[in-house]
Amino acid sequence: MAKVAVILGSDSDWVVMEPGYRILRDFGISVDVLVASAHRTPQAVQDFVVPAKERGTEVIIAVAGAAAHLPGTVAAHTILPVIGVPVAGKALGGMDALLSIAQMPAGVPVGTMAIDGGRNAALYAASILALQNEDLARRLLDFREAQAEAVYRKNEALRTKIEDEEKKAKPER
Ligand code: RP5
Repeated sequence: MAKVAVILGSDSDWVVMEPGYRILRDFGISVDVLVASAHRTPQAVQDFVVPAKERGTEVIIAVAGAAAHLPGTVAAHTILPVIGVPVAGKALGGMDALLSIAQMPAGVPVGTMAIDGGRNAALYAASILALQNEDLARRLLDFREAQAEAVYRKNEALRTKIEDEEKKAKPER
């Protein structure tokens, strides 16, 4: 069964999580995706989450906007690590979801990502799985290295561009 479960409060949340889903799949991690809402389909959330650990799921990512109770509800039904991703809504820009997810009462934790932080949710889930998987840990280190290389290249490109523009503006005599 899938190691990571992604639960979306609505199919409209997929745009936030799809890049993270791609990251997980690129790491070779199996992922289950489900649309189930804490408010609109509470029974479906419970039915999916309660047996998740027995099915072999190790981490759950819950993505929701507005009055985002989904990650907290998921965490209430399992001792698996739950990662919450607040989605930027139209009215309050995601602050409503961020605070709903972050301000969990003591005893039922949710690891809260940034607003629209689907990519980091995936990387955080991969880090948790990598504790027991050396191959995955190596892939995560390679990912970080490739990311750093990309920044070094951008640094060089920008510095060269600035130098070239300055040379054009003030030709040396
Ligand atoms: C939340 O309400 C969902 O997680 C979504 O972010 C938001 C809007 O849902 P839709 O009206 O697009 O289905 O429960």
